[in-house]
Amino acid sequence: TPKLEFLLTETRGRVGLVTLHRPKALNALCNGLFIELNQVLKDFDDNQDIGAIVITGSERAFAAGADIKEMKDRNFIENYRENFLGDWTKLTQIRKPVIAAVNGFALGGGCELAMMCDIIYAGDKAVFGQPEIKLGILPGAGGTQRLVKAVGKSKAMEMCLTGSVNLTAEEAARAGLVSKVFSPDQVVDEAVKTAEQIANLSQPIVQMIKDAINQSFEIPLSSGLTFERRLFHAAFASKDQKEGMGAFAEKRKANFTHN
Ligand code: CO8
Repeated sequence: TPKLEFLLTETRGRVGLVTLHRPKALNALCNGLFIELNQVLKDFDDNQDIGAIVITGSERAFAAGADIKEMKDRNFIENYRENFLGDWTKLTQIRKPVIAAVNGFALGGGCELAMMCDIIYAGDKAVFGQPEIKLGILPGAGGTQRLVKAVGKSKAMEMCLTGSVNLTAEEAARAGLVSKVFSPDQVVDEAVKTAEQIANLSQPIVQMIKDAINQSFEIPLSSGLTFERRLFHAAFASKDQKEGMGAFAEKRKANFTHN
C-alpha cells in the first residue's frame, strides 16, 4: 500500500480505524486528504475481516472544514465541470457501519463529514458548527440537509445563517446529532468498542439495517415500511437467522458466520 500523507490507519480486531492527520491545518479537508480517505474506506469496505469503521481526528480538531486556502481561487466553471465536492461524499456509499469519534472542532465540512457517518460519539470539548456563511459561501455537503434532520429546523437555521452559533457536545447530544458524550481521551476507545460489538453481529443483517435506516431519509413512510418488511423476510434466508434464534432457544451464545 502507498504511504499516506494525510491519514493514519490501523485495524483493531474487526474494526478499521482511520485518523485524519493533518495537524498543521486542524485537519482541514484538502483534496488529497479525500482521495486518501476514499481509498482507505474502500479497502476497509472490501476487507471481509473488517466489520465496522471508525473515523476520528485529533483531540484539537476532528476537522476544521474544507481547506479554505485551497478553495479560495476556484471559480464556478471549474466547480461545475469537475463536480467539485462530488467525490467527497463517497463515504455515504460505504456499506459497513461508520462511527465518527469527534474531538475538538467539527466545523463546516468537518461537521458534514461527521454527519455522513452512521453514529457520532463526541468528546465533551467537541464543537459542531457550520461557519460557511462567514466565508461568503454556504454548506456544500449536507449542512443544510442532514443537519436539519439531526437537530431540527430552528437550530439548523440559526447555525447556518449566523455561522457563529455552534453546538457543544452536550447540546449536540441533547438535539440527537450525537449519540453519546465521553471525556476526550475515551471517545476513540468507546467508538471502537461499539464498532467491535457491531462487527461481531451478522454482517449481512447489519448491512440490511443500515440500508433500511438510510431509506427512511429518502422515501415516504409507507415505502420505507415495505422496504423494511422485504428485508425482514429476506433475513430468514440467512444462516445467521437460524443461528441467532437457535442459540436463543438453546440458551447459548450465538456464533454468527456472516452468511
Ligand atoms: N482551511 C485551511 N486552513 C485552516 C482551516 C481551514 N478550514 N482551519 C484552520 N486552518 C489552519 C489555519 O489557517 C492555521 O494555519 P497557519 O498556522 O498556517 O496560519 C492553522 O490551521 C491553525 O488554525 P488557527 O490558527 O486559526 O487556530 P485557532 O485555534 O486560532 O482557531 C478555528 C481555530 C476557530 C477552527 C479557526 O481555524 C477557523 O475558524 N477555521 C476555519 C473554520 C471554517 O470556516 N470552516 C469552514 C470551511 S468551508 C467548508 O468547510 C465548506 C464545506 C465543503 C464541503 C466539505 C465536504 C466534506
